[in-house]
Amino acid sequence: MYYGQEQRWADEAELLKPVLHHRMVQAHAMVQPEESASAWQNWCIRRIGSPADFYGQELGQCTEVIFDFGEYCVGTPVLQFAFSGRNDSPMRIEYKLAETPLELAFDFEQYQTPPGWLSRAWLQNGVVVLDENTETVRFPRRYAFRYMKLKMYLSPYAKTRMLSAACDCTTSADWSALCEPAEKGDALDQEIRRIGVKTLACCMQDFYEDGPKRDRRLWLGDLRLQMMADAHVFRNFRLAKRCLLLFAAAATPEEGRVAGSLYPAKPLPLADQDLFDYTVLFGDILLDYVTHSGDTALGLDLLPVAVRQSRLALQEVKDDCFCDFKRHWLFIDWKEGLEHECAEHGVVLYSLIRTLALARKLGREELVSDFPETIERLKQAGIRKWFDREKGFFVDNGQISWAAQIWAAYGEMLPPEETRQMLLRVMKDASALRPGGPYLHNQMVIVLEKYGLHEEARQLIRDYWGKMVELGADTFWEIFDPAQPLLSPYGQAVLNSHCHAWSTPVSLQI
Ligand code: RAM
Repeated sequence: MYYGQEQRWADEAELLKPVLHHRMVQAHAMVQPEESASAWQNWCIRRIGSPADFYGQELGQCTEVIFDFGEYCVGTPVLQFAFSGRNDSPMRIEYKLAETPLELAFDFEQYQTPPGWLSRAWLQNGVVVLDENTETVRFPRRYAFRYMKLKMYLSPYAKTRMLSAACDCTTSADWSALCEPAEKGDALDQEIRRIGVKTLACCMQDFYEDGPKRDRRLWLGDLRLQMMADAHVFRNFRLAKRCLLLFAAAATPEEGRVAGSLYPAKPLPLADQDLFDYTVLFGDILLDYVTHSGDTALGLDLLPVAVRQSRLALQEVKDDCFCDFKRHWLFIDWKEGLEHECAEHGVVLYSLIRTLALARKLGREELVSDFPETIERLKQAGIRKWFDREKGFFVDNGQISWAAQIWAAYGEMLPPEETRQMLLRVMKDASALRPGGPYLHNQMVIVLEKYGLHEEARQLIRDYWGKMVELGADTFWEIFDPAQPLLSPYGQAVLNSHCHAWSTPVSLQI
């Protein structure tokens, strides 16, 4: 063990495991998917009846039905039946659960790897076979969906009637603790906030999940945005603390490097994905946590982990500039063709700036007394290597991207006023490489707020997330480019998650 505290941290995280809140949501309508050239992803939903009319009717030997739950559900589906005869065969219930109309219409058997590269098992369908007439059927696992399709093979003798289709929804968010936003805004602001809060709540389970359909995993970069949003929404600091402890407990024994993502497991959580730009921001996340919760004890306990991540970040620096030694996964965004080095340089700088601030806040500045000088050197070297004065942008291998300007702004490479102008200009520059999705859009929102550009941040949220609202989002999506409805980093749009925590607009106070 690198820190010698890993088992204690894991045990403390275990004690903070939340008790989930339950809420039963009933099916809302009977529907059919319908192809439509004008609909998002070419599929829409047509209402064909009400569940009340279907319940109580004697079902045929093979009955198919599709329910719309009217809202996004995360939980275990529960079906209720009544019988007025013996059964001479098992009940076979084939089910499919879908977040979107496209997913509902898509034949999962057509899923192929390639072009998809994630497991077919993420697609939510299955079969329950019961030997007895069973009045209450609970599905075998938790699902995330709005639409439920059932194909039921029933005994002709059992005279089966369905009484209800529901979902036992769970969350660790306490709705009674929901904070009022600082600013109410207009109808669109309020709708974006409502959907953002719902997205956040759906991802809050045993820990902050990235998405309740996929990957149902704790990712450090997603956690950072979730905690930022939640500090103004449910303020579930116990859950935040649990997640921070899990990351500390899963640090690599050799180097003390935290993971990009993990699975809570016993006796120690299982680390996964060495994603550089997530892991080095551990100190930033811890500082946010200490600032919002006031829990300096955890800050002090995990400070060595934070300092270590910033020091590890410096191992990727050569001649005072970040250099891709091909040792780690450099993410920043899913955007294809994105140059990473300049953006990662900003990440490293930001890691140092924030860990220094954390150490100062906790009265332990001596642990990082070398940081101020290193920060200065990295800033100057970064400007020399990537800043093009004529263009007024950070240019990475000939490329001008939102990503590079955003992380240069995080890293405070230029004076504030120049940074403001640069951010405003890059958003207007049609030739600049735009973000590939909500994650990097959220980073732009954060830096706009950091530099006091609140109205511009609000406008970006309204333009980007407002478009998802217009397209019927119940919760915010992992991937979204209005010009490319079927875009997916996983080779198949049906694998995309449509309730994804990193898509919760971080300034939900709007
Ligand atoms: C996706 C996950 C997660 C993200 C990583 C980089 O697979 O869903 O949200 O953090 O990629």
